[in-house]
This record gives sequence, C-alpha cells and structure tokens, in this order.
Amino acid sequence: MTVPSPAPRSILHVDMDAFFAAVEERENPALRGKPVVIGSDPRDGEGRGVVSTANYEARKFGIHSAMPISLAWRRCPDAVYLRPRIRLYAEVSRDVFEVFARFTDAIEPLGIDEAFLDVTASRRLFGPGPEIARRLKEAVRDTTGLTASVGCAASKFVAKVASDLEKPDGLVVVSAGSEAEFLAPLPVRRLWGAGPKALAVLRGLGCLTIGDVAGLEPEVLRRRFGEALGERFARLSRGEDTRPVHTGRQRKSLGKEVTFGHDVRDRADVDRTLLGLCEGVASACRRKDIAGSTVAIKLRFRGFETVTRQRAVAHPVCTVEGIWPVARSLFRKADRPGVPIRLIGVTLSGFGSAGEPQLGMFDEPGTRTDRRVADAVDRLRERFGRESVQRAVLMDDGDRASRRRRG
Ligand code: TTP
Ligand code: MG
Repeated sequence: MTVPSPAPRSILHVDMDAFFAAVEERENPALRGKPVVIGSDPRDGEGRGVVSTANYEARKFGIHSAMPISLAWRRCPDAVYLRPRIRLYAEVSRDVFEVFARFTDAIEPLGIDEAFLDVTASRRLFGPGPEIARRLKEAVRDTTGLTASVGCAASKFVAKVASDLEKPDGLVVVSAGSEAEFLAPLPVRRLWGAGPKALAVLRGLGCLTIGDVAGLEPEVLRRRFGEALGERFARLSRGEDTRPVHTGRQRKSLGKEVTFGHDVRDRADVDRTLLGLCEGVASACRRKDIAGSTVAIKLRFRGFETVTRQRAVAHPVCTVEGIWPVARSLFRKADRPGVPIRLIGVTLSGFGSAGEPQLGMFDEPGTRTDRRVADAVDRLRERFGRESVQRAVLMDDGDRASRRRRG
C-alpha cells in the first residue's frame, strides 16, 4: 500500500527589484538609465555612510548594498547619489503588500520589499501557481509602476532561491518533483542557514554545489553539524522543506498587568482586576487569532516581594472562560492572605494558531460557543467602544445602578 503524499503547495517568494532605487526612479523619470546609488550619507562621495542599494546600472560598476559610499564613489563618481527617503519607501511597500493581499491572506513579510505567499488555496480562483505569479507581477507593475521578481515552487526554500535567479523582473517556476534537479548545480552558499562557518565545513567535505550536499550520506552531515542542522541540510539539499508560510509574527507571550494606585487588601477587588486582565488578554489573543497553552500570573505584595506561578492547560485557550479559572486558581495558591497587593498580571504563552481546529483546540465542551460569544463581544467593542460590553462582575455597583436607570 502506498501512502498518498499531500498535494504540492504553491508558494511564491516575491522580492522587489532594487527597491529604494526603483522608487526614486519612479518619482523622477530623469534618473532612468543612469546609475543610481541610495546611501545614508552620500555627500559628494566623501560621506562615511554605506550603500543601501544601487540600481542595476550602478551594479555594473560593482556597487552593492552595505558597501562604504566612499568605495562606491571611487567605482562610479558619475552615478546619481541620493539619501534614502524611508517614509516614502514604506508607503510604497504598503501599496505592494496590498497587491499581494488581493491574491491570498497567507502572507509572511520578510522585509520592506519581500514576502512569502502561500497561494495554494487561491488556485481555485486564479489558476495554477505560475499563472498567479504572472498575474501578481502584472498587478504590482500596474499598481505601483515597479517590477518584482518571483519564485514559484512547492516550498519556501525553493521559491526563495528561484526568485533570485533571474533578477530583475524575473519569474522562475520550479515544478513539484524537480526540486533536487533544480538545486543541484547551484553553489552551496544558497543553502538556507549555511553561514560562513558551515560553508567552510561543507567545502571541506568537498561540496561546492547543493547537488554535492545531496550526494552525501545524511549521517555524515548529522555527524558534522549535529542532528538538527545536519538533517536540515540533508533535506534542503534535496528540496524538501515543509515549513508553513507564517502569517503574522508568532508571539512568544501575551500579558497584561496593573499596578494599583494604592496597595489593595480586599481580595474581591483583586479578583475583579484579575478578571479584567484575563478579558484583555483573551480579546488580544483572538484579535491575533492565537491561543495559548500556558497561563501565568504575577503578584507583587507590599514590600516588593514578587511571585509568579504558571500552569499548562490541556487545550490551548483564547477566551476569558478558558483563562480566568486557571488564573484565579493560581492566584489563590500564590496569595498571602492579609498582605496588601501592589501589582497583579496575567500572561498567556505557548501559542499556536487559534484557527487550527485540527489541533483539537476547540474540542472541549462549550468552548466553541465561548469562542463565538467572545468574537461577537469583540465586534461590539470595536463598533461601540470598550465600555459597551462589560461582564457584570466587572461593573461596580454604582455603574450597574446607573445602567439600570438608563435601561
Ligand atoms: P533587497 O531586496 O536586498 O535589495 P534590492 O531590492 O535593492 O535589490 P534586489 O533587486 O537585489 O532585491 O533590499 C530591499 C531594500 O532594503 C533595498 O532597496 C534597500 C534596503 N537595504 C538596505 O538599506 N541595506 C542593505 O544592506 C540591504 C541588503 C537592503
Ligand atoms: Mg529587493
């Protein structure tokens, strides 16, 4: 029996060409065809700054990013030297990412001018991956007047290598199954994660191309680089890379805390504050579409003694119903009755995506409903402000009375 392998993904790596310089050329067409160098301190070529980027005409003179301006000047005194206008480039970057967003939600930005896009689910709408790549390049050009280079493959690594091969205005497609063949002739320095030290070791092993690495026994690589890195090189050299496109930066933890204006003795007050903090953490989680599997609390007593307690929960949580009981129980255990409290905080960590029900996140009875209610509350708060929806226990009595009167 053969195990069916998952259908190949369509991943694009998109990188704008000579980005800062291209924007300057767009703003001032008189620059077109001339060598253009963008640098932090280009004063008459005497500046001590470095080159941010150079257009492709200037690159013919051997000018490239991170080189001292003074050296660029010596190589091409006739180039046009310009100071970077970061705010302008950031605006154009926003336009570029808006074009990306027409094709998919699964966008992982890598910098101001480059991103991975997982367009697997977009194929139904826009056609096969290479067709989406072609359309995307066209849309970027129509909308921004700039060119992008795109790599299209079934994995991030291969797409990234591909986008760089035919710059500028390139489109390189690597079909699923031909990754190893595509990578084989390329120099080892294109192997992801291979820094100067690793490159020296690889060359010492006789590897000049990625194909040479693929030809080694994986065991040799594991011995030289350790389990993790050795295995990674072995897999990447054969074009195997299953890493997902990460949308939104993955957070390590998300927490909220309050320092009381005066030390608080009344535990009911502390409870209310703790519940409010849990609410804040929960709604921030849901806005980011993440759920955490570890709840922690922090307590500071009068005299600055600080304690923290944490507990892992069976299912990742992103609702106040999930976080609050754990936080309250941790608080009870850490509390020193009678000692005034100065600060309390709640932190959630151990995140995955809340949008991955296959992890069993929402299998707990009632959790689905919690999540739906919570989402509705989030939407109301967005429209009418934070105060519109309050849990009864969070309102003090005066508050409740005044609402009753108004209601
Ligand atoms: P890159 O995409 O690395 O370079 P690029 O877009 O200029 O050229 P290429 O066609 O090779 O992609 O970086 C994007 C922008 O980031 C670049 O235009 C300027 C800025 N940058 C720096 O300021 N310093 C640097 O060292 C690098 C590498 C880039
Ligand atoms: Mg670029």
